[in-house]
Amino acid sequence: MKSFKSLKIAVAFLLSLLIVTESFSAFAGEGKKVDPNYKPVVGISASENGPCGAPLNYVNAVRRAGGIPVVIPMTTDAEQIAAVLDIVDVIIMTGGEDIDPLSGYNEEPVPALGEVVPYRDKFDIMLIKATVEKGIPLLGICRGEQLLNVAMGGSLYQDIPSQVEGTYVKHRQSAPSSFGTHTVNLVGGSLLANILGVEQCVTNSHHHQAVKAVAPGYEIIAQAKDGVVEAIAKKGCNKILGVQFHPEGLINSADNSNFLKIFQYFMERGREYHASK
Ligand SMILES: [Mn+2]
Repeated sequence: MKSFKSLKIAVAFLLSLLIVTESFSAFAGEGKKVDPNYKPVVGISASENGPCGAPLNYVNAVRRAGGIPVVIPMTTDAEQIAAVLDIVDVIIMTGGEDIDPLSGYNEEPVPALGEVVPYRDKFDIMLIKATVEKGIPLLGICRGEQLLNVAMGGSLYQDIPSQVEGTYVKHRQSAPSSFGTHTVNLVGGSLLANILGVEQCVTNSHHHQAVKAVAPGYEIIAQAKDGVVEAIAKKGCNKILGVQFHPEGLINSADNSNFLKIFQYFMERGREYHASK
């Protein structure tokens, strides 16, 4: 009798444990469970620099946040892009050259426009459009943020110093990218403010182009003190974000470890996306 009672207690204990575990585990919709130990596969767009590579900072940031980085070679073959997107759980669009204004948003180039790589523009825009269409979480960094805006129908300042009225902030810092150099104000309650847990931060800045007209369906969620756009996000969406600064550079300084949260956040969205496949 005594052993029967203790058996009942044991069963009740196990059941309650099960209920507690269930209530704490996340779901990816339609009752599919998210595995908190799964390492999301993160596609990183390649740049023109070097033999089909991406700067190591992006690769390391993904690893530190718990993901598996894979670099995606440039291509304008839609079939190849689709096949890659079948494998990955997150896409990161990397920084780089200026964006061709004529093909990007139908503007003539101004004299201060820098180097453009039309082939890379084409690849990046195809990759962004296909990623958004498929519902894969997307983080655009610097040029990646600008191209997200262009791909979705927005425009850019080709050159901040000569085109942005009243600009007084140095957006092309001389300090290494692990140092933050200018203030960024975040819109309270926005995706980025929620991720970082702050409404103001100091970021690095390695750009002379910036978002001008934000794409339809997207919103500006961060600005420098001179009004230059520092982050955009898709409205009502928790997994499409563009940042003008370089979190993958900032996290190389212990002082800026808070920015790792951006990558960790995208690993969470990647786990959800994977579970929903
Ligand atoms: Mn800046």
